[in-house]
Formats: sequence, structure tokens, C-alpha cells
Amino acid sequence: MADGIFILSGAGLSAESGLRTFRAEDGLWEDHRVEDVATPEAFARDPQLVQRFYNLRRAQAAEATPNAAHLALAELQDRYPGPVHLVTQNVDDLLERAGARSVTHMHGALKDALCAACGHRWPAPMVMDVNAPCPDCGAPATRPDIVWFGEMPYHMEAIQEALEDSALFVAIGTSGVVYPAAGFSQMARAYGIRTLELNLKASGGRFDEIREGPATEVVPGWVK
Ligand code: BV8
Repeated sequence: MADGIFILSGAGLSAESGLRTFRAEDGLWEDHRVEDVATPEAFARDPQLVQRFYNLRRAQAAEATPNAAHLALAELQDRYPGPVHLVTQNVDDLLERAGARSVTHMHGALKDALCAACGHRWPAPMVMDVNAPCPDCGAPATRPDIVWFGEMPYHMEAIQEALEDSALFVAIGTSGVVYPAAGFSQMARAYGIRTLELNLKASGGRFDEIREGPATEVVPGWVK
């Protein structure tokens, strides 16, 4: 009997910790659309620009502190008798720092570096130098461990299994624009799973229930 809770979070979960979202009016960076910076082509074309983008985001994430929504989700994962699958599109580690035991980063994580040649992963320095050789194979193929547009998100099989194992699907602070994450609520509905959206403003996606408000209010309000 599936009794899990599947929680998909997006940039809105960390907005009140001071981390910018992507598609609000200020969704630009150095006058670049994020879609133009978060791509393998952008990295091949101008590695320094992309490196600057992620070094800045890594520093901002390190400065930020978990908010009441992160803490409420960590507490839920601790207290709920069934599995709580925290699947996030976010690349910050605020859920972990709030005490969450396991978080699935489907778009990667700022805290890791990746070797594009051998796949070796290691803790990223605060200021990543993409010219630094891979500590394992020595290749000059260091990159942020981030899933860019056009790249396959991580952990898709585990995410599919988690969804099948759940009785409730909750989308928190995501505009539902980016696939395949944006398709999870549809999949949940197809499995007959109840769906809930917690968002500052309804994203326009189809949910059985929608609660509008800032994450630091609606998430603790729902968890308790
Ligand atoms: C894939 C990197 C295929 C990390 C991200 C053309 C070419 C290639 C692909 C495509 C294409 N056209 C379409 C696609 C598919 C593409 C896609 O969906 N594009 C969109 C733009 C149409 N998807 C992909 O490319 C994916 N890969 O398809 O691969 C494939 C298949 C097989 C084999 C190989 C390849 C990869 C997608 C991942 C891209 N990487 N990020 C980083 O830099 O951060 S996506 C990026 O958007 C972030 O991860 C972010 O999390 C994600 C989603 O955005 P949101 O989190 O929802 O944030 P947003 O700003 O949009 O919304 C904020 C929300 O918060 C709002 O709803 C707002 O109301 C709410 N909010 C604000 N404040 C608060 C709040 N809520 C509560 N409280 C508040 N205080």
C-alpha cells in the first residue's frame, strides 16, 4: 500500500532565504537569460561566464540560511511514519542544512564539482576554477555538477519509483515550466495520487488542492 509523500520543490522554497528565483521579473543574470547560461553550449562557448554564474550562486547559497519551510520539511521527513521523498530542482543545500536526512537533487548541486571526462565527483571549492584538473583522472574537464538545459536530470528512475510509492504529491514553489519535473504532477494524477500545490501564486498547473502564500507560511501550515 503506497503511503509515501512525494514533495517536488523549486526555487520558491528558497526565495525567502534570499536566493533568487529564475523566472520572476529579475530572472536575469548579468543580462543573460538563465536558459542561456545554464547550458553545455554556454559552458563550451564561455566557461568563465558560466563559472562566474555558479561561483556567485555557490557564495549566495553559503550565505543563506534555511527558512521555516526547509525546517518544516526536514521535521516532516523525521516524524512521518511513511517515506517522505524530498525531490528538489534546487541546487542549494538548505534542506540538508535544515536537517533533512535525504534529498534528491534532480538538477545537481552547487556543493559538488564533476569531471566531464571520467564522471568523478568531489566537493566543489567555493570558487571553482574550471581549468583545475580532475583530482582523479587529471583531465582538464572540471565543471559544476549541475544539470543544464538539454541534459538528462539525475535520479530519474528513483524518482519514478518514489512517485509510484506515494499517496500524496506536493509541489512547493515551482512554476512548473521546466520538464521533466513539470510533468510529475500529471504522472501523479495518472497514478490516482492526490495532488497539492503550495505556492506564492498558483502556477496554473492542475492540482486537487492549491494553497497560496509564502512558503514560510503555507509549508509549516500544511506540515503541522
Ligand atoms: C532534458 C540548472 C532531455 C541548475 C535547471 C530545447 C533544448 C533542450 C531541452 C529543451 C528544449 N526545450 C524544452 C526543453 C526541455 C527543457 C525545458 O523544460 N525547458 C523549459 C524552459 C521549456 N528541459 C531540459 O532541458 C531538461 N533536460 O529535457 O533533457 C534529455 C533526454 C534524454 C537524454 C538527454 C537529454 C533539463 C532541465 C534542467 C535544467 N536546469 N537548472 C541551476 O542553474 O539552478 S532548470 C531551473 O529551472 C532550475 O533548476 C529551477 O529549479 C528550475 C525550475 O524553475 P523553478 O524552480 O520552478 O523556479 P521559477 O523561477 O521558474 O519559479 C519560481 C516559483 O516560486 C514560482 O512558481 C513562484 O510563484 C514561486 N515563489 C516565489 N517566491 C515564493 C514562491 N513560492 C513560495 N514562497 C515564496 N516566497
